[in-house]
Amino acid sequence: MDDVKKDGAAPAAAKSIDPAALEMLAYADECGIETAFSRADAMKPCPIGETGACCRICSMGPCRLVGKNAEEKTGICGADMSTIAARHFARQVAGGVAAHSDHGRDMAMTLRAVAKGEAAGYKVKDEQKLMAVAGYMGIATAGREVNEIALEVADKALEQFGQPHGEIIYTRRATPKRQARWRELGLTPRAIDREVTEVMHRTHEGVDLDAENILKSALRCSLADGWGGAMLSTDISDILFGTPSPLSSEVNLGVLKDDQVNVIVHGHEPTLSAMLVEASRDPELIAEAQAAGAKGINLAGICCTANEILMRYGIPAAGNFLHQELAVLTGAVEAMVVDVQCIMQALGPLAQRFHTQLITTSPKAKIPGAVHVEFDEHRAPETAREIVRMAIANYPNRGPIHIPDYHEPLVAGFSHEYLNYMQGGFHRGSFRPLNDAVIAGRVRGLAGVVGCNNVRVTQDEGIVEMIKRFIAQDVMVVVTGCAATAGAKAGYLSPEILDSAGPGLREVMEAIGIPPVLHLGSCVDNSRILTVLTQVATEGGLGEDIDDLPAVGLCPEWMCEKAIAIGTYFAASGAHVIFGVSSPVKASTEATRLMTEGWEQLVGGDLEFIPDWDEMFARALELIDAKRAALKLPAYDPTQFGDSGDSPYFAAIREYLAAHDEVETVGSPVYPLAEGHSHDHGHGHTHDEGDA
Ligand code: BF8
Ligand code: SF4
Repeated sequence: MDDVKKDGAAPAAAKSIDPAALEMLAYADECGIETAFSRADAMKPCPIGETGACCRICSMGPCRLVGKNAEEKTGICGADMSTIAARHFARQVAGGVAAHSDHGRDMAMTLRAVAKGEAAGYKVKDEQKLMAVAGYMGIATAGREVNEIALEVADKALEQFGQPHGEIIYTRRATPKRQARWRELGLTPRAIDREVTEVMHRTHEGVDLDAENILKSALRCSLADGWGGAMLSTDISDILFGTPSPLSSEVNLGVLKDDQVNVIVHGHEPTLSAMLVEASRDPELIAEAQAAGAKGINLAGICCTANEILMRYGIPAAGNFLHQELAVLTGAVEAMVVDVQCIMQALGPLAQRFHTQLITTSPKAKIPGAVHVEFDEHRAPETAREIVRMAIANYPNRGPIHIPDYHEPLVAGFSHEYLNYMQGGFHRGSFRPLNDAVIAGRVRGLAGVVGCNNVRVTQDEGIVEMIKRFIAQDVMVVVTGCAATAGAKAGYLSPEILDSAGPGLREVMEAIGIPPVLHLGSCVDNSRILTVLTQVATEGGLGEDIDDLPAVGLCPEWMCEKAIAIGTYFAASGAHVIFGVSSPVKASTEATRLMTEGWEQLVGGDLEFIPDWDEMFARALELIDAKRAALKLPAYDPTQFGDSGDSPYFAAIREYLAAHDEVETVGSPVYPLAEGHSHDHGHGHTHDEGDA
């Protein structure tokens, strides 16, 4: 099966497995409106660039190495295929690291403004997390004011970007073995901006011309994301907005309301969206919406902003990356508010065909056709209210609407801290039950299914196939980013899904009280997976480091440079990683070898590209089982474990969902023990959970 659609128009059913998307694509055809899906039919990917065989680093080129014996050819300067492919790949890594890390920097700037009392509307919401982060950073906490600690944490975070000496501080959170390995190989990142700059320098014309050395610099650069920018971003978001704990909500375009002012937040940073949550719940603004003829204000998210406000406030997600245009097509979106990353320029002209007001908010990201309302953390509540008022004023301008009636219930918001807590309570939190289950073979292994949608493959298909097959084979799954949204749309984040899990996995999940597919957050929250894997590795019984674990990372529908950065930092941290779609270094046998065998020898992890779902899954299981064998664990045998009854956890969720209609379940905590955790379900919990 070749899932990569390259040959002209694909049949409608091949465009998505999501019925809401198919309905909207048919509607787009009816209206004569183009989308990324139809543009992809009209434009094939460039076959030279797609495989890494094109170099456009200097103006003696662009040089493309094609035809017979392409790998024996060189560019004008003599650069061979491995150099050209590796150089392009490394630049993709640098681009991804820059994006995540710049987001992390903005979070640190916000924390700094909060600590100095200059950011009205924000506060340190999770003091426990602040103390834990101060601990990681070696910052004293005893007897100090919260804001004093917060200021030092923010400054320490900002130092990570440009410090002239030393190593990125969070690399100390890796296992001792991993830290030693990085140091020995010269892979410990020094400062975030420096690693990005150095990759850009090395890949400039005529500098680093050895593919192995170029790819090594890509590994180090990626670590400045996973254990630097992204991890800082996750931590500071938790400090400012609360560490997530599970809550229920809904997903898909059906969360839009035909009789309310719909505001969509799309992009990545939680800073403005958190303020929009407050504004959308403001009685004064709700009254204004009602005066304009609407029943209320309905906020929903797209892409990673959706994940950020879903897992902290229970705000429903309207969809993932390929849903952004489809949401506007409903005609029911009064305002689409965007910040940074994964925002299609097509939204500009598309919004102009509807009443939808496209609002850009970041000084870094403007779009022709949008109104720009600049976000500034020093006056965030006013900006949020201004935006909501623009949406309300736009409500009477609605034309015909078409909202597909698909919305799935989901449970989201698992943090590393919460998982610890679930496995032993506040005082004895650990990963012991999970490790024991993996050792016994009840849980065969762990898989992270993460990343984007990509219009070159059927939307959500690879992601959902992997999730479905993994849990049936007793592999526990964690999801983030657009993959989490894909899984949710297909029903895999609903409590009911326990019935699809294999017997061993089911038994363990019931005992621990967590579902088989855990939503860990946005793409920067892949750093949470690094933390989880590190703890599993240090808990005992499964080796000493991430490369000992029966675990794999998959990114079936990768699309952007951020995904490449993530895959690379997981590999550099010791994980086997498999991407779908196509390989950006396919044209070079040597670059491909270096990133598989080469990296496995070097760092214990690797990065493979397998476009076929069956092959991808088979390879993932093979990798998991090989690690089990290396650890001398019993071979996986599903017949050993019987079905068990419902746990009180799932019984409670079912009862809860049955007793409430969909509107009221949004934002509700799903488990009584979540009481006392740190985040805002909209009804004022206090925080008293210990950090691990
Ligand atoms: O950072 S998964 S399409 S939204 S890049 Fe973008 Fe990919 Fe979605 Fe979030 Ni992540
Ligand atoms: Fe061609 Fe070399 Fe210039 Fe690349 S750097 S475009 S391979 S001449």
